[in-house]
Amino acid sequence: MILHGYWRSGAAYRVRIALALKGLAYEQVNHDLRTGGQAAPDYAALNPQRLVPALEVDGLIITQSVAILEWLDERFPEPALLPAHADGRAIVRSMVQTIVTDVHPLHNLRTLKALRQDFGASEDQVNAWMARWMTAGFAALETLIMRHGGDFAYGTTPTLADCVVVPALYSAERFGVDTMPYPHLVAAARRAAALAEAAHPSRQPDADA
Ligand SMILES: N[C@@H](CCC(=O)N[C@@H](CS)C(=O)NCC(=O)O)C(=O)O
Repeated sequence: MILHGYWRSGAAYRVRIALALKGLAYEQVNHDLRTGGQAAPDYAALNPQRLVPALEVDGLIITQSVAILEWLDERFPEPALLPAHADGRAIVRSMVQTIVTDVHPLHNLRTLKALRQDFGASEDQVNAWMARWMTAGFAALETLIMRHGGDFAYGTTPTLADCVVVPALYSAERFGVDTMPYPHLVAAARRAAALAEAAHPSRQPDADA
């Protein structure tokens, strides 16, 4: 398996966590988002959306981190990253979507670039924008994790929710967002991150020194 990613990409980090939790070996091809590597012709041919991650397996190219996560869980079922019961799977997926659909697109690189370049936003305004959407998502997740969490975001074993929450917390901390109001989210994410240390951005081959 070849994971196309970038060390600081939250969406690629989601996939690295699942790969680590499942103990799967893979190669990395990294594309520096700071220099527009995601738009280079070779990669754009692979992923027409020009976003990382993408997973290449025997000629199959899967884009979209959640599609990759679900594929990994179906192809490599142990340890399972979705609960056995449909009710539990629905809760985990709603946690995943809270971040993936409703928060992350509002602060990914191209969105922030548009705010700065096309709408003249200052750095303070960009930071306030990010904090606004991250905290809205975290507040909802904190309630869901209080309701359904055990050691992890859902229950007592890691799930796809943790694969998503860990990078979301990493981004929030990177951008100085106050995470004190979300103690259950932070505790669950710390536990899951500790199980997938090899996936951490700072441990990737393309990470800044
Ligand atoms: N929904 C996509 C989002 C992917 C995404 O936004 N990736 C970011 C990095 S975290 C990216 O490639 N950004 C490049 C850009 O915005 O130009 C997924 O989950 O895979």
